[in-house]
Amino acid sequence: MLDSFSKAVAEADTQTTYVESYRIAELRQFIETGSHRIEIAKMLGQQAKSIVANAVSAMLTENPQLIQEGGNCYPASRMAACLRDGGFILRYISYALLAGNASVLEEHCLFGLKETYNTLGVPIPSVLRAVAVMKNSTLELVENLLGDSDASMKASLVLETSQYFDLVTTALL
Ligand code: PEB
Repeated sequence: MLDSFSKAVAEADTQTTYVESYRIAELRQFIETGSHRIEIAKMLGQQAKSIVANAVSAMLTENPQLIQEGGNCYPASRMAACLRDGGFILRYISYALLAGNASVLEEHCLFGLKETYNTLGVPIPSVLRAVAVMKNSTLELVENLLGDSDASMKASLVLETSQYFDLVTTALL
C-alpha cells in the first residue's frame, strides 16, 4: 500500500537515484491539494450513508427483482450486505484520495472482488449501476465542496475522484 510520498521514494530507491524532478513536482502538487483532500475525505465520511443509500435505491428502482425472493438483495441480510459493500467501496475511494494513490483501493478492496461476486452470484451489472450513481453524486459533492477554489486544482481533484470510481468499474468488468 503506497501513498504519493512512499511511491516516489520506493521508485527512486529501486533506481538508486534521488527522487526525480518530475516526481518532486508531483509531490509539490500533492501537498498543495492536501487540505482539499482532507476536506473531501471528511465530507465523504459524513455523506457516505446517503450517497450509498441513494445509489442502492436507484439501482433497486431500476431492477426491483433484486429485492424479490430469489433476488440477490433478498432477504434483508443480503440487502444489508449490499449497502455495506457500497460503503466499503466509497470508503476505500476516500482513502485513495487521501493518499493520492490507488493502491489501497486496488489491494484492499478490488483485488478478487469480481471473483467473489461471481462465486456469490452477486449481479455485477447491478453493482456497476450502483457504483455509477455513487460516482455521479460524489463528483457533484466534490465540485460543490471545492466551490470557487483554484479551477485547475478543482478539475484535477474531480478527475482523480472520477478515476478511482473508474478503477472500481474496470476491476468488475
Ligand atoms: C465484498 N461482498 C460479499 C462478500 C464479500 C463481499 C467478501 C461475502 C461475505 C460477506 O457477506 O461478508 N467485502 C466486500 C467488499 C470488501 C469486503 C467490497 C472490501 C473491503 O471485505 N448484491 C446485490 C447488489 C450488490 C450486492 C447488486 C451493490 O444484489 C452485494 C450491492 N455482497 C452483496 C450481497 C452479498 C455480498 C457479499 C447481497 C451477500 C451475498 C450472499 O450472502 O449470498
